Amino acid sequence: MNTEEISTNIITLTRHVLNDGLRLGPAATGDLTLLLTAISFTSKFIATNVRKARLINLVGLAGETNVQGEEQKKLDVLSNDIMVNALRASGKTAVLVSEELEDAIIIDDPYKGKYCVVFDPLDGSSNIDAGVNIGTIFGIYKIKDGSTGSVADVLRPGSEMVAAGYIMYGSSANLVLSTGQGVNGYTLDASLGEFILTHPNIQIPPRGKIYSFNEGNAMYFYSPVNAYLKSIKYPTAPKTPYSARYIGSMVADVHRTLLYGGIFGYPSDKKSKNGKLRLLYEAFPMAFLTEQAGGIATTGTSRILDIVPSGIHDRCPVFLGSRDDVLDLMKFYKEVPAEG
Ligand code: P6P
Repeated sequence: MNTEEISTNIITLTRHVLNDGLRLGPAATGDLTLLLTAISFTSKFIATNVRKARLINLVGLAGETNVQGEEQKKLDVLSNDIMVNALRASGKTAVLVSEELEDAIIIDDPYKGKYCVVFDPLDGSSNIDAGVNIGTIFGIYKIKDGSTGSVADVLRPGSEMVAAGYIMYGSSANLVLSTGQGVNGYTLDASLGEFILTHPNIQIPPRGKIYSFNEGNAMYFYSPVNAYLKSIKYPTAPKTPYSARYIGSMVADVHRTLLYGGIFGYPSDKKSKNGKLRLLYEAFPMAFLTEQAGGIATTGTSRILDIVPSGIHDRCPVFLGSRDDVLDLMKFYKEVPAEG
């Protein structure tokens, strides 16, 4: 590669977020930038260990079970611990909620800061042994005025988040982030140790041709969902059927949906009355990103970001993706009586 082809105007995550912060004016203290830097550090650690997992025997069970009653994988435990330690050490957090921990962590002085981070340290972990893309999902609230940090600071609608994102661990590590000013994607350049801006201003197409549901649950789906799926699998001419793509790792399925369009769904059904996905650290961050990218995120009948959580491990039904595709789905919830 000759010298003129080498970019010398590389936009790193830190530079890009600082610029975003500068656009916020004097209100930006740089604390959010430092918090995001801590999160990006943990993702580099996790990415390294996911990549090495097979080599250093991290794959397989850790012998423990988490609050969800699921068998914990060694990488789950490692990812949770590195995030808790780095977020506490950043001095910018007051409350931490992890999918892997039953209770919220309240940060004590002198490490207490003004942000609350809710996260799933390694989502899709059941796919670890198969080498499928997995990821870290996070959402960030600023503590309420007058609060010193309590669970009440995170039992708030997702619309009150100030930032949300995920890191997908695959052939490379991709960080997708919004601070409320659109959605940007960054790719880890391992040789530099920096996330580089590679997908500026991600905009989800208004309509796609892909649907992403676990149809193995179809016998439990309520009528509106089955009616919608039938409409895109057996369309009336001249429309053609949608393609099915389902990885079973939310970060990977949502990442594809943001870039290619279409609809991702994990509905509530006769087996899971509130669905499977967690509201605080799966649905809220992905809904925040989807809306910031111009899409829609709904339970089928209401906006996900308007939900007020009653507990830190609440579940909720999730449909998100291209505006026109999700609006089509919502029509069936209005027109088809749902049993149960
Ligand atoms: P199912 C992974 O365990 C996860 O929490 C999400 O990443 C994913 O979207 C969903 O569960 C997959 O669930 O029931 O289709 O295996």
